[in-house]
Amino acid sequence: MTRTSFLVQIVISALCLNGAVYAMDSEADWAFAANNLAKRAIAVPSPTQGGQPANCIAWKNVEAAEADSGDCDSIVSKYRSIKLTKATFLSLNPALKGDCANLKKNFYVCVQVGASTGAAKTTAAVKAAATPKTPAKADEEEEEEEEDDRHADNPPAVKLATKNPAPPTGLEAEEKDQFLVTGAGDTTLSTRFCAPRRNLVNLQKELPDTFNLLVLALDKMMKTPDSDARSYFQISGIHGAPFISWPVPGESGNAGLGYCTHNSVIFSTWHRPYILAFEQTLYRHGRDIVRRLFTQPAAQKKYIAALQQLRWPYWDWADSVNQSRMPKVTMDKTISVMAPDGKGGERKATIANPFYSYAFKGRENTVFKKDFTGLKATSRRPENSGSSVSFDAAADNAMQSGYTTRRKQAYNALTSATTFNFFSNALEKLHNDVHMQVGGNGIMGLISYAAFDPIFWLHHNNIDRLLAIWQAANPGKYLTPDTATPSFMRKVQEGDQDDLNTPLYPWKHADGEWWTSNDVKDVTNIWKYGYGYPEVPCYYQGDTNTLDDHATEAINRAYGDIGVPRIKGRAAVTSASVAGRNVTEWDINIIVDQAELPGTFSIYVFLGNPPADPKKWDMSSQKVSTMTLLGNPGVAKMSKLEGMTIPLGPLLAQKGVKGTEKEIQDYLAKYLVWTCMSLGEEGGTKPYDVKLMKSLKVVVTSRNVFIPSDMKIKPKVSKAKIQTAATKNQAKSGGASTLAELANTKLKGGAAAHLRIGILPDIQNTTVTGCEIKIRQS
Ligand SMILES: [Cu+2]
Repeated sequence: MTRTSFLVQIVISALCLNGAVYAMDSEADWAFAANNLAKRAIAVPSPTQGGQPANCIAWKNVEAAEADSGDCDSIVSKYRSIKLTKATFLSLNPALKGDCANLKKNFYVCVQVGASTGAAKTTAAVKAAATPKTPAKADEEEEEEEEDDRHADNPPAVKLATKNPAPPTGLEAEEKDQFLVTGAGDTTLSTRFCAPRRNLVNLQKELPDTFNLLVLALDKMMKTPDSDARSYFQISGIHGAPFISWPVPGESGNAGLGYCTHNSVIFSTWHRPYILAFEQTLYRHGRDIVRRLFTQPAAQKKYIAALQQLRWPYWDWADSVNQSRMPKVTMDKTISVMAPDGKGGERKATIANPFYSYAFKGRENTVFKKDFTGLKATSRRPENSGSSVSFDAAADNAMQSGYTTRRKQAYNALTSATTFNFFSNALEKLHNDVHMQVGGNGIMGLISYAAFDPIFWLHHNNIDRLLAIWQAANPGKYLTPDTATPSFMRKVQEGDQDDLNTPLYPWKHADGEWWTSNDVKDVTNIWKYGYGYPEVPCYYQGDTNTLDDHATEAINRAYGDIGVPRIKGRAAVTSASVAGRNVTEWDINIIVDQAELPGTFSIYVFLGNPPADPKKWDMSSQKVSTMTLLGNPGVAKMSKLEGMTIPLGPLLAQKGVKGTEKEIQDYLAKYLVWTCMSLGEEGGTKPYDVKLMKSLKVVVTSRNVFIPSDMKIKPKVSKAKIQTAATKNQAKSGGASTLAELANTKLKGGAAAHLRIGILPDIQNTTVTGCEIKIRQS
């Protein structure tokens, strides 16, 4: 069955069942997510020739050939599917004065307007339809039995649904023009059933029915019309393009940025409600499928049970089992499912795999800027940025080549018990590299477009999981306010800070209050939103100390150095047990102004010369990792120093390099190389000479680490020692030759600049006051 006929199948099935059983509710199901575009305008791109209608919802960047042609035919023909005519086109763009010879290259023209009104009618329909026709007796009984038994026996005493899932609540009907983030699961229960978010690979194997329902739900969400505020298209768009505003909170930011916050201490806290918003939407699609399409008793029973476990899975790109491989299900173009058969039961079908890519529906692909223009489907490591053809094997190889370093980075971040800010920055930079390895010059490498790729959501769920694990292992440690980051809704000025109370736009609670990092600071809050992780399990019995032990043990087992498993296809590294011993670990630290280059760029670190062909850098066995700074196409970046620490140990071990401190210094002085790859503002990768970078500073450090044999204990890490001997020969490329250089870091423009808190490890002979590093003479 083709993708399209599957959709038709669902629609027909839904109609049949609605007519007979659920006439009113079906309206409410979908009306809750009614089109709000009349109220929420798409931000106007720049530049335009002016005069376009305020309700323009689709824009097109005029290409040189189109401007030169002097007629509008080639533009109009591209939008035939939405019935654009030359006359309409000219009326939408009055500045052309009725003459296509006035088209200007690189200016935006309007090609479609949204419905102008109709909201009142929709609201009434929602309210009427959302009112339960009969009070649910069973629900009342359930509520009487509910206690807060989150910490009680496992399995929980929360009564699981055995009947057809309830229709949407009144609350959902109120969500039209605000994004209330409440999470997945049955919100009519006063104690929410908590289900673990699982590793995608395990979910597929262990809970096939839940996995099946998840595929159907994701497919359905992707096929929801893009005018719907809760379509896959629009929820992905909240991250960046298309820039559509939610109700204005009294501030206005940069119309070229998304709502997401990057290079900021609220990076991981903002993405928590984002994943929740995605998950709750997906859950509702799953619920709708169960209610309306699986009505035969056998199918219904099976999928009601599956629905209760339906949570968004994660891709653990650092575990020793999968060794950074991309899950197979993210690389298969089609997938076999048990689909609704139109008679309330199920039947085998093969559909386009929604974990593989997202196909843009006609005008959706007009949100892209040049080089990405006209992208028909999301792609990974495409030949050129605008190509919809994925090279998944290349993405998979690039990921795998970074496995050992990535696993160690994850371990170091998770066991850095110092501060939230240090962890958060380490996590974000680790995350940036995954974006780059998967995306290459495709959309995953640009903040504004990345969230359209379904792998984005699996990747970011792992980020949320690592945040949760760190929080569980570090109770009571919260973020320290630091330099604010601008976003779509937030204009920031010099001196502004992001802190625990910064609103995480556009996410709201059920009571209409904005989400803040305060809501995210304690990990136990995730259970209230209906999910846990294997390492932070729902229904955990115990206090925060035992949860800390539990999480620490999980970190040591998953990513620790004790009993490092053999790497597939490579010689085994002799891992005489390091437990109970002191070891010296070597790291490279990179500091650079995020505005050093426009768009996205990566500093690559190698031990040995990189391949002459930059296209092979990512697959090179000499590659340590990258420090990647993700950009937004066409948006100037705020000058700000960013930093990252990358462990050198795993690659040194793989190469069999060991010896005294002096010997390692000499080895690094000879073989440590760093280069830069620029993913230009609008796509296309090219190397950039690091000698031209004004703000780049590269510093090698070593630290003593005591690896305890008790898995419940974190390693003890000494302060880092600067090893300038490893970099001083490369001063022209930013290699540090004295410790003092660290205290005098500069922005691209030459101005002295402070480092953000926690972007470097604690360094010997220095004191950090605020963001300033002071050097003591020892
Ligand atoms: Cu991301």
